[in-house]
Amino acid sequence: MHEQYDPQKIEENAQKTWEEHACFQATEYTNKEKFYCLAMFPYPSGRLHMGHTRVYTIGDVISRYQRMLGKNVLQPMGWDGFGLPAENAAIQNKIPPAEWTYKNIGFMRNQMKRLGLGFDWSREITTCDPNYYRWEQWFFIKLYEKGFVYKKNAEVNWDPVDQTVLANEQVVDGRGWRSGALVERREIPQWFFKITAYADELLNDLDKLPGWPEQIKAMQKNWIGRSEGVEVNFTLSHNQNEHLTIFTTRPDTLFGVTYIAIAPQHELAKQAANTHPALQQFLHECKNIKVAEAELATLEKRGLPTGLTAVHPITHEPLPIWVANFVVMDYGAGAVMAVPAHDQRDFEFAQHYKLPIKQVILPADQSEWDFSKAAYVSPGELINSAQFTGLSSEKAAPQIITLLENHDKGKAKIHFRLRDWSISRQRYWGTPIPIINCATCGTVPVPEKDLPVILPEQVKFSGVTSPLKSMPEFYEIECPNCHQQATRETETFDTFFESSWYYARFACKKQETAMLDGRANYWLPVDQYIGGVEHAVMHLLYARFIHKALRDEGLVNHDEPFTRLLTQGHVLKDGTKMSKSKGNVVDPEMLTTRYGADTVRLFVIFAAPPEQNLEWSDSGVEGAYRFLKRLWAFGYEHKNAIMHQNHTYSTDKAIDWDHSDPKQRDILRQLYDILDQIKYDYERLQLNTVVSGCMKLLNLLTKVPEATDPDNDYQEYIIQQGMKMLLSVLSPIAPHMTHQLWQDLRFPGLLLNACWPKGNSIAFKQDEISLVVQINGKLRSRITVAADANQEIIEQTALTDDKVKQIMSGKIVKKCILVPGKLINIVI
Ligand code: ANZ
Ligand code: ZN
Repeated sequence: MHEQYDPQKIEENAQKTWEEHACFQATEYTNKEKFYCLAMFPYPSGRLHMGHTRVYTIGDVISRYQRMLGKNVLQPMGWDGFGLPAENAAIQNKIPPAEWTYKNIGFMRNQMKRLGLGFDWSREITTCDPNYYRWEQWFFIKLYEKGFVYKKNAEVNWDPVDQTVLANEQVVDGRGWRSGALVERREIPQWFFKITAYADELLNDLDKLPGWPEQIKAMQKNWIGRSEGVEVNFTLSHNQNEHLTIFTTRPDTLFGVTYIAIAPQHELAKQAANTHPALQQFLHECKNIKVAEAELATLEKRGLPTGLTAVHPITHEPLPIWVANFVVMDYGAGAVMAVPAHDQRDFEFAQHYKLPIKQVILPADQSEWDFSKAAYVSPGELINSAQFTGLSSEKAAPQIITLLENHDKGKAKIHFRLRDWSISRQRYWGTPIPIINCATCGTVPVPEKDLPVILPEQVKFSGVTSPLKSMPEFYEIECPNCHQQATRETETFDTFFESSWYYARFACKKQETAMLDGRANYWLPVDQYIGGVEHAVMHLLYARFIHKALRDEGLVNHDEPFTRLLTQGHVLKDGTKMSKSKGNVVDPEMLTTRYGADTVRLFVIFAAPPEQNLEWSDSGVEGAYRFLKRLWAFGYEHKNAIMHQNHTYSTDKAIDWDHSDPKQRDILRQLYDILDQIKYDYERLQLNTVVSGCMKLLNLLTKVPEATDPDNDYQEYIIQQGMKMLLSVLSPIAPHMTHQLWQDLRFPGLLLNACWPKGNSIAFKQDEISLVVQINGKLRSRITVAADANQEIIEQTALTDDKVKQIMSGKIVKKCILVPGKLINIVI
């Protein structure tokens, strides 16, 4: 190799060596502990962007680090091949989605290889490959047979001009992205997974995941949204035999109900509208506005009275029933008992329509509440509530529930915000739903022997509609039951289905006769999962659900798929997220060509802790490059000395420390301290400070002095040891140049197979440290304690110090504040 740092040549060579030795091909059942590291696989959009570069580098660094620790590492990669962009590209450029997708995959795979990412490519998965999705179809049928799949009508976005269903992202400001037509809401039959059957488990098992960020668990909890409350039946005034059910989480406010509000889609609203044209008009207007639950709070509250009334279950007062746009049909009972004094939405509605506001909860401090501005929504003490007056909200709630239950007017109930997972997509580029619709037999699953239902890849797009709908050769099929002419489903699965089990499939390399096999239980759960926070809810929840369904099918034997989760931050430029639409992208490919992959990797790792946003900086890239050049130059400068040491001592040198130079000894000790810190930072995934640690190591190595006593000079030895250490710990981040330098300096074997450097042996431990003692923040003395002394011992030593005793002169210690390794402050 050259003395000049030539990243292109070095990287090409290193990658060739790894490939020749099949270094990253994982095998099962070794005597090593397994470590499965997975970064979320990408959608093959065409080119890697900086975000990809960052997340896959983080994953690779973790994988290589774990390998150094002696683990049996699996780090696979694949492609989330189905999805809408391929269809859009097909419509625009007239290329079939399959062709476009496979071309992109080829390109991106090469880009990944150039970055030196250590994937086991022998396990590559492409989800649009029939060998993959056939097992998805198979599993769907298993769930269907178990009753975990059902079909019901659900709303979709309908483009009246293009006569097609649109995905949410194809609706721009309420209009079809191509036609510009106002999008309508339509109900069509769709398939659902009963994810709600797992709601409790999905919620409770979050507690089994200490390795997940709290924030992500909170988001999942919110999404699952467990609410404990009560369903109350209000008899209808005009027909004592009928009642209206509502759901409330605040039974303590029962006496404050002044009206009932129902969703526009509620059956009662439809009935009332039959004789009420204005209401009919209002229901129609509501129909085309889909309200996301998050928008409910800020929505302009609108409604109309139905003219009907309901009877309060306890006081028997009549209560007007309103239709209100802030009530959603598919939550709770689609109806609420409105308590405007204590619920903000009810309050705003009541103010707008001049409905009465009746206070039944007093703030705990008994203060007056000003009801001209807002509702009082916290619990408190009941007033105006018959026999419950004077009780606290907490005490009253269960008593009121009991009263309702005793009168057969209600019962305690738990509701989840989580909805069943709608898995039908009216799109072409996805896994065909393996169902046959027969006029006689109804829905018939495709028999196992006929799987996969292959998606035809040679298709022509004429407009936005799925080409499958105009391919009788695809959908015309004989019913497997009665052998009459029937039709296939032409819809496809939500692509979240594919990404819900790919991590398990990676474990079962080349398995063609089953979905998964025993190897899944060897590799799973994934030890470290890495991906964007934008997947905090849907993807992770769906994957957890499918994992539990796989478990219940006997295919895996753990409860949770991902033990530890890291959500990496975004890559920003000038403060905003890098994105094509903002025109602020930096192409990683261009950087790799210019500086080499090691520089790119070093930069993205060094620039920010993994879970934080990374601000792009050209000078940061330059800095990373300079560091690598410096290290390279240093290695060559000391090449002969290091090689000499390598040659002389195959094992660690036994050194006569008693006669060694204290300055040299101190440097060696510092090297080992930094090594400890680096290990600690790797463990807690604070990878940016691993890089700072490496920079400190190099700086120290440039400062190793000659010993005063030439007979006891260990300068060369320290440089050799330090270099070995530095190349090892830096290798997960900059694997190519460290690989080459390791080889050029004649360290033994492949660096990739080297072990983590041995730690601080006793000889270099600093056994005593000196601490500053402060009293009330003022420096008063210094003490010497054992390096591993705990706070108690340090306090005792400080308090028995002569100078300290003098100043204290019997005063009482309020507390002691310890800054480890630095000082102890006695507060009196
Ligand atoms: C009376 C009441 C009084 C309420 C009060 C709140 C405060 P979570 O916690 O999210 O489950 N609600 C019930 N079903 C609804 C629907 N389909 N659309 C809109 N709102 C609905 O919220 C439960 C509360 O949300 C319920 O408790 C109900 O209002 C409302 F001082 O009932 B409450
Ligand atoms: Zn049939």
